[in-house]
Parts: sequence; structure tokens; C-alpha cells
Amino acid sequence: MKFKLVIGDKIYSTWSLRPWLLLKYFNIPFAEAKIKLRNINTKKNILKFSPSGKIPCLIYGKIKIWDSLSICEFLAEKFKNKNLWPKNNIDKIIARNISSEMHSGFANLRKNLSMNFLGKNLKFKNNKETSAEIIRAKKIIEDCLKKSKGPFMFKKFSIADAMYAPVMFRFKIYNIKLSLTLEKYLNTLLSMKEIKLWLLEARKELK
Ligand SMILES: N[C@@H](CCC(=O)N[C@@H](CS)C(=O)NCC(=O)O)C(=O)O
Repeated sequence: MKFKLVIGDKIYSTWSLRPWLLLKYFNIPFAEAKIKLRNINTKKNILKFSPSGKIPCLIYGKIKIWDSLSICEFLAEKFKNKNLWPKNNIDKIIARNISSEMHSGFANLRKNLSMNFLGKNLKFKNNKETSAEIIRAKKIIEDCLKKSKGPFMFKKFSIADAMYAPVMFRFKIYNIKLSLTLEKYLNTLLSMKEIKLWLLEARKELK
């Protein structure tokens, strides 16, 4: 049985990038269905696949998983030998913890630094809450990288990196000042062949 991943436009959809990146990185074959966001038919088209009216949604036979973190968890269970979460138990607890924090939090950062993967030098309206969330996200990533010594948050690429890659790209397009450790991590992400492919396909959406 093959997986089908329903996603949004690659230019905008940070939630879609998470499971897409995970599937690609771990060489799990899947078919992709893309739905145009910000369109009058968007909701109707998403609802054909996803009961929540949101994407991403992973379809596997009769099973539907309509939340990015749930998709990651499902894949981690299904492919236990691939270690989608870090292998070490303590690292796994921390990785789950920070992935949940990213998933359920950072609302101001998401709202005020809206995403366009192809954006450059974008400006945002800063406020106390957004600034605190930027500091928090940076600290989480930096603490992990200092402990693991890189190149990824838990040395090897894991769900945690898939969850935090979008925020790193937000930092990039809004020119947020980064430490050397974070700069290096951003370059690691940008040099991944999967990310290069995502950006290439995002560019094609403009045509
Ligand atoms: N909790 C969800 C959030 C997904 C989400 O907000 N997706 C946005 C796209 S990036 C969406 O489907 N927007 C379309 C709409 O609301 O009409 C997840 O993690 O998958």
C-alpha cells in the first residue's frame, strides 16, 4: 500500500513541509497531492481529503491522519527501524517535548512572520510577545545543537528538525540575527537535497 500526502502550496505551507521532509529524508515512497491555498475553492478541495479542512493529511489505505505531528508519530511507529525520533531515550523525550511545544505554541511568531519560502528581507511588526517567542525558539534549537554538536538538533536528522526547519526559514526570510551555531544549522538545512527540491518546486508554483 502506498502513502499519499496531501499538502498545500510549497511557497506558503510550513505545516506541509514537516511530513514531506520526513518522508523524503527517510526514503519512504509516497504520492503527493497538492491543493492551492488562499483560493475560493481551497476549503472545498481540502475537505475532499481531510476531515479537519486542514492540510497536511496523510492517506494510507483507509487510514487518514490529518495533523502534521500525528503524521510524524504515525511514521515513527510504522518505521521503527528508521529511528525518526532520536534513538537515545532521553533525547527522544526532549525531541518529543520541543516538537509538541513548536506544534502547539509560537502563535505570534507564526502570525506576524507569515511564511513565503521564497521571500527575502521581509519586514514584520514586532511586539513583546513575538520577540519572546523568537528568543524561545532560538534557545531551544541552540541548546540542542550545543549538546549534540550538530549537524542536526539530535546529531542525526529527526522529527525535531522537520518541526523546527520552518522557523529557521522564517528567521532567514525576515533577516533575524542568528548566532554562529544557528547560522551553521540554517546552512545545514539549506544544503539538504530535500530542501533544495522543496524550494525548486516552490519556484515552479510562481510560473
Ligand atoms: N494542526 C495542523 C495545522 C494545519 C494548518 O493550519 N494548515 C493550513 C495550511 S499551512 C491549512 O490547511 N489552511 C487551509 C485553510 O485553513 O483553509 C497541522 O499541524 O497539520
